[in-house]
Amino acid sequence: MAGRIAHQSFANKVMSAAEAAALVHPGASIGFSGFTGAGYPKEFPVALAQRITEARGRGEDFTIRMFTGASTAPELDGALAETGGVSFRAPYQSDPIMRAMINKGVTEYADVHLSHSAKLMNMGFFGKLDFAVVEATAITSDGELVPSSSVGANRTYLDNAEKIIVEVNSWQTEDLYGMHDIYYGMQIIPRRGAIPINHPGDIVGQKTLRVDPEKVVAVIETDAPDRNTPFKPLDSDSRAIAAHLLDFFDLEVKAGRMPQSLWPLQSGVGNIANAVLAGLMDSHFEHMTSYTEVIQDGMIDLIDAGKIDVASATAFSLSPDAAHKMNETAKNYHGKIILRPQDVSNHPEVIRRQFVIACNGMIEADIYGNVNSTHVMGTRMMNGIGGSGDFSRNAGYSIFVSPSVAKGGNISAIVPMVSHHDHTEHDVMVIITEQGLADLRGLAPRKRVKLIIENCAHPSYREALWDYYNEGLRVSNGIHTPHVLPKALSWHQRFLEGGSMRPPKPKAAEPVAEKAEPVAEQS
Ligand code: 0RQ
Repeated sequence: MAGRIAHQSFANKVMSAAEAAALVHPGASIGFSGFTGAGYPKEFPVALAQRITEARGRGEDFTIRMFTGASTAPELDGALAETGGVSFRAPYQSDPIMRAMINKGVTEYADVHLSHSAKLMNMGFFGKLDFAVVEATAITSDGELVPSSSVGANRTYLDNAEKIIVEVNSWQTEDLYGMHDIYYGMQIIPRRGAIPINHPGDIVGQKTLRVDPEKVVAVIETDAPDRNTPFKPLDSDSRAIAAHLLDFFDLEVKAGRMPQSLWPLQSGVGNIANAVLAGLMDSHFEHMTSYTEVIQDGMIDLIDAGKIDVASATAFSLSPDAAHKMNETAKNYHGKIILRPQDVSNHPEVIRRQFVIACNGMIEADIYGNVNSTHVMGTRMMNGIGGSGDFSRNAGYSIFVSPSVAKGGNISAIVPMVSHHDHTEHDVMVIITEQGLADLRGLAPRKRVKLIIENCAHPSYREALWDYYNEGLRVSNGIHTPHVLPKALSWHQRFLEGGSMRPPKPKAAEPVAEKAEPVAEQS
């Protein structure tokens, strides 16, 4: 470890995670590093969770407010949520225990666009930040932090916090040095100029994060690994979705709207996104680039195969095997992978300038192309909007993907009206399910209906969707966007009451009582 802390004032502050956790007061606001299961502090949150549990066990009211880059891992979100002592959480999360606490009303959750969290923090809307707790690969001799496998909101939290705790993690390879691009030109006042990124490979900042050594109150040493969950094997639905997307790219190239190398790709988290990347592996597209949030396994494979020249993101989101491999070979990816702060990786201006192809998962879409990415049955928080709004609103192509049904066919991903709006019809250009693709560009609402129902809905729900639309046409007399308002959310209600969105089977006609056979009179 000796070489990893090359600045004396940091070396003087080395202590155990329990000692560092003891510095935190009840009610503290803490900004943690971490974006997906990458680059989050591993020792401190577990020690703090223990402290909170003990205090709460004694009847003390010990809660904290927590901020991160995005979702993290069980040692951070899971451990702290389990204490019941997280009173506030922002932004994106995907931990099952944290999700349960949010949906029980124990934890307030502000689900903001990932490109907005820095601005909201800098302008004071999240209140005073007491601590930044940030993982680093190393501390340089001039007292700056070499980031680890994610950058996320670290710059923002380090700049805003009153006190700083650094976890130096020797599991992270020192070869990550040189892979980060930390841009310090985001001041709002007076008038900020353009962020000078015109291509995913452009370098506009410095390799390290600035820290005021006076603010550092603890340094913790660890060698614990990042913990991402392995991807599920590709299934037939995700393969079919990827195939539709690749056919679409072919058509766009033929139509002269995309170059053969495509536009820079953004792909969301999850299994379908990974399947799309796997599909690109077998495609004939070459010299692709990526301007995205997270580097998944599929992206590394594309770089290794020479299909992607350069990928810009804010974090790795690798399976355990791929993370291990990255630790061995990180040097090979210098210049090919660039990790930036999330207010740059997700910046609307840069996304719009590069004509990014944004491809994100959804929970449901309606017959007009509005998309819900966050709320199950309109009320229950799933994960959060993450970067999907940053990208889809500003992309050259905004594409949403999902299997056409969920929960064994009891939920249709295409519904009469979405139960929560994250991406309005104005931000949704293409919808893809395993059934097919609906290209909604340039179409008025009523023209979109046929494409969405016929190309994307599961066959078992198509007739019911047509019935709804046709009734809407009748009751509205041909209005701009027909709906039957009392029935618009009836599919969700039916699921909540009976466990399925499937329309009730029409009642069979009352069987006509069979005429009794005349009984032969006994003689
Ligand atoms: O539940 O795990 O219990 O089986 O949702 O669904 O089909 O595996 O798809 O992993 O891509 O997730 C929208 C949640 C999709 C994700 C969402 C249930 C389904 C399953 C997962 P189980 P799939 P995915 C940049 C981009 C917002 C953030 C974003 C997401 C589980 O894509 O969080 O885009 N997006 N970030 O059964 C009830 C429905 C359902 C449903 C699916 N209609 N009703 N449950 N499910 N549809 C990345 C970052 O920001 C970091």
